[in-house]
Amino acid sequence: MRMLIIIVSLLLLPLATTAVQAHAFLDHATPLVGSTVPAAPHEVALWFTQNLEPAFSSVEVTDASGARVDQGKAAVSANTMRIGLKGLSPGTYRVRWHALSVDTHTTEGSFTFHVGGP
Ligand SMILES: [Cu+2]
Repeated sequence: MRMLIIIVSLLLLPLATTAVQAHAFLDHATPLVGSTVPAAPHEVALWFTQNLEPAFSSVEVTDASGARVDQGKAAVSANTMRIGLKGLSPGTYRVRWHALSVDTHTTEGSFTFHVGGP
């Protein structure tokens, strides 16, 4: 029985991989996901695994109290989203993104980064 489960899992693996590639997931970001940066960044940039629909893709950045520290609307182009930041003090910030990929699937996620002290 266990062997059968392993075989079925191996057979399904390529399907799962294909499904993942068909959606816009976060590929990488600056500041790096979970990173600590010594100086306050002026913007957050996100790169996705697929091109985005600009009208339905967004990102916001909040501080530890939940207040927004971004400058409003994100600039979306091809597979990237960028948003300007207000002057950040040392602390932890959360980036929340929503994406509609060109294949009409929506994805969302969030991550944090930390701005170090002086
Ligand atoms: Cu998709």
